Amino acid sequence: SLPIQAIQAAGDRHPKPAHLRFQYGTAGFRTLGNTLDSVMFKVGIIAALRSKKLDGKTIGVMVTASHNPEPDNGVKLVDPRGEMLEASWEGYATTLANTSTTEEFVEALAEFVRSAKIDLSKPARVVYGRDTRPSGPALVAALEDGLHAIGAEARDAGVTTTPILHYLVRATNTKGTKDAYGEDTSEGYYDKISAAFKKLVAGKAGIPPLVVDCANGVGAYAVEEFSKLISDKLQLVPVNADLTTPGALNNACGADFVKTMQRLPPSLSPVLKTGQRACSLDGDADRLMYYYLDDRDQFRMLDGDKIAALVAAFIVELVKNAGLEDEISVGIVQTAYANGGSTKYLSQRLPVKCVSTGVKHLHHAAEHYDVGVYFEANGHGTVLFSAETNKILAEHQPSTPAQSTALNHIVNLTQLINQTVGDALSDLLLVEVVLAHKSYSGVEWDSLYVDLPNRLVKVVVADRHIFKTEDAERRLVSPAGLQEKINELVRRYEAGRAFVRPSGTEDVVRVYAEAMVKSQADELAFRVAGLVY
Ligand code: 16G
Ligand code: ZN
Repeated sequence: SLPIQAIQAAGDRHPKPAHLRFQYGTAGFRTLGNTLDSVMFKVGIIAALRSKKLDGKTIGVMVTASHNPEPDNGVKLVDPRGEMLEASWEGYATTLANTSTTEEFVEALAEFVRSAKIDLSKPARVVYGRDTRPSGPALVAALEDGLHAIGAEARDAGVTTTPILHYLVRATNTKGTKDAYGEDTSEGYYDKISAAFKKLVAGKAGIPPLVVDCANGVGAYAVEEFSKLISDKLQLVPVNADLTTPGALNNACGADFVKTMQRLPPSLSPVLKTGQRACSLDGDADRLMYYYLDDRDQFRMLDGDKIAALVAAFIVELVKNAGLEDEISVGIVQTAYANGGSTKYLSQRLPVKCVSTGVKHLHHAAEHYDVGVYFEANGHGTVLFSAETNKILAEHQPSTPAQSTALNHIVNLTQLINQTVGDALSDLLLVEVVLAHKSYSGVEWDSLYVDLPNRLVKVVVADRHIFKTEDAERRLVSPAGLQEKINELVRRYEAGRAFVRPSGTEDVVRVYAEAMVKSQADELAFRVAGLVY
């Protein structure tokens, strides 16, 4: 049975702020860090119950607010294969987090255990980590209180990137099985990925150094660790690796800054030379944006769409060269935010599917392909190789040395790529592999297709919940009549496209617009925003 007294006693130390309502959204619970104490305690207990429900499999808990400002924090749960928490549990977590007293919480827990048929005699195993936010240690202490109260077997992964935490969950749960994913330590993660990288760039000399903007976050540690292992092949030059100055995290730097401002972080101006490529991570190192300065020193962005195009084309070529094009097909998953230029380029070559925003939607859709490449324009993404594909790769008998080389490259890619979730460091090394193989600089990569000018605006509205969408968020069904007005506007712009959706992470509505020229994209975005407001 539930250790009611222990939960009760500990719970009283973590009262819920009376006026707040919490929601487990696209990114877990996320809000101001100093309001999350009660949520963390409860998440400790929920994670343990999730583990019990899944027969003692290890569940992950990551304490982070990613690209958000430093005072924010958040928490999300990771399911046994390293994927996002199953959707139905998001609702349970929300309900439990909003119970207002410890008595109410304990009652709701007992009811939940009954209705979800959780066998309390099963073990509970949880691994948890946090990013570098100053609010992290206190929040982790509250989480530990919850884990301890319910008697979970808990392992502290310390300060770590979100993708490493996902890796640890999968590695722990597959240890000693035929699906073993790697050593279940962060060293295991670094070794696995860097070994694959080194095999893939063996014989490629003179890869130019890469400037990496670490967003003044935990990615700085990961860059340091990888540097120790790969610096003979690729020199990583960290900038914005300041983990001590208060307020520095994600401030005027990082992947989200680059994507939303569409310009160079000011701190990189003195560092970046004409033609040199660089990239930005976000605050928990699961997003990646590349860019370079062209010969007129204009900033050129290579976002998630460009990464998808680069990587997909490379994998398609390897599959063909390995003689496997009849057995393995490659597909792409995007969201409505994918640039129209990329969608056009990709859909002329591969199957492309559009899904709603949020990693879980992309990830699930990508699982339906033999090799599923998914990237959000904001730089979050990865590549999934299906179980069947791995089997084909293991059994395939190449008939020429060229086929054998290509096959080896694909197998090494399956090791290089973090298949549990988007991973800025793994993706960075993947991009570098492709650039080295193709002898591309930023310029050649960029010229795969031309981005349509676009503009994103956020609109503060009285109630964003009245905005309901369909067709992977590309069309509004509510408020009635609004979509028709948007269509009417869009028709007046060459290559015009626009859509409106409620944010899943902020109390705003987002408007995206594209058109043939920048001024028109801006104008369309603001006129659609005017309709929404
Ligand atoms: C979250 C999502 C990200 C998505 C973003 C959209 C995960 C792990 N992260 O950060 O994929 O792009 O939300 O935010 O799913 P929005 O709903 O505020 O536009
Ligand atoms: Zn992130």
